[in-house]
Amino acid sequence: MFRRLWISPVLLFLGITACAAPAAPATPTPLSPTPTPMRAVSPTPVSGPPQVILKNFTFRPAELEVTVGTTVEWINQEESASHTVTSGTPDHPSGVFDSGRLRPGDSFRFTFNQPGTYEYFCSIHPRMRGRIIVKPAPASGSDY
Ligand SMILES: [Cu+2]
Repeated sequence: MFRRLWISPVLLFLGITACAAPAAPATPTPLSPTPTPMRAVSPTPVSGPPQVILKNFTFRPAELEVTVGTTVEWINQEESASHTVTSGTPDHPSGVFDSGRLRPGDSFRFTFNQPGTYEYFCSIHPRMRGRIIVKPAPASGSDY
């Protein structure tokens, strides 16, 4: 009786020790730093210049109204097509502005300092047409 009670704990202890053999530690997953995407997004779209997007062979919006002194930005968001932003019409380029070839991702800016209606087109795809309507600056201190 006594002998059995004395042996049992030893066997129990040995059993626990055997089972407690250290398991192979799990390979730690290296914490790969998540790369921060560097994007050429205008940081302050609210206060940025009005934009015309070149996509699907159209200018969006095709017609944009701004006040004199405003800088307008055109951005080519095509997958592969290049365009131009050329003032006037294909028959009568006005020579006021011409972006030259804008590849996908390229942008072009022009500041309109004279009121008027500015037709423009793409010299590569003359059916692409747009228009900027430049209004005179509102009289200062009037309606406010
Ligand atoms: Cu084009």
